Amino acid sequence: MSLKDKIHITGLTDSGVVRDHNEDSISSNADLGLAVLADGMGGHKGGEVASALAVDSILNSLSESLGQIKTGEIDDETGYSLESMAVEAAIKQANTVIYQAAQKNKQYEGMGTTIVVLLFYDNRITIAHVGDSRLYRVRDNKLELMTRDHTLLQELVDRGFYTPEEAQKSLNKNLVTRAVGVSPTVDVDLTEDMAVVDDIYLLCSDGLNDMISDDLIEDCIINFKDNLDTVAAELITQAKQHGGKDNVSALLAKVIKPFPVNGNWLSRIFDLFS
Ligand SMILES: [Mn+2]
Repeated sequence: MSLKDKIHITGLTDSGVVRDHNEDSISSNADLGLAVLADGMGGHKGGEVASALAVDSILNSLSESLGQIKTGEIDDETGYSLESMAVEAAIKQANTVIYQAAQKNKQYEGMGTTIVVLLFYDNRITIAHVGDSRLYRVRDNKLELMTRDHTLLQELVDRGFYTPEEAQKSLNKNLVTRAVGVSPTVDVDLTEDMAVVDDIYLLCSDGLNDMISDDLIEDCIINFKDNLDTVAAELITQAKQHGGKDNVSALLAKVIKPFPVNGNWLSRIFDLFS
């Protein structure tokens, strides 16, 4: 079943005001209901290479593996859906690809990338992330952060050293404690939830949420929610107007219709006429 007419996905990436190249990568597959965003790091061209490798590798892996999954089944060991396990496996595979490329090529030494992945299936979502790229959801006109940054700063907040307000002003907020491709293995955070019609999801790089507040992100999404392309453009514009010190990316997904895998008889009849 293609999710193309049920989930609308669109996005933009921009090098920002200060940087002359863009180390962020975004991609999506509307049929699979899949959105992927990566923010690369590492000298020379390392950052660009790492984020592009991650995004391509994850889309390729999932294009193959998702088709073989029986939706509705869960993994005995973890209790996660098989879709979540496939997303995790795809990120781990990308980790290996990047790590090996860095080992073989001196100029890519130490390269790595953050990753955030959003997958829709059977009226549900899986969110997977590593690093400080984020996923937000707007439901009932309220913005909610669905991921927890893997940064030194977030760890210090968690341990009570800083309040979130103090953290916002801290200097080294971008020190990530986890990244894809920097070591032989990687730990991936997985979240599963229900998806509801009219939900809007935002995947973004730190170049967005470091430049503008969550309140402004919420305003941009709510004000332009009938046109996701405008939301993406407005978010990028706002980030650049507020400094644009880093590459900035916004990838948006909106639930247009329910998307149960087999559907009950009622939703199948609705689908016939819509
Ligand atoms: Mn960044």
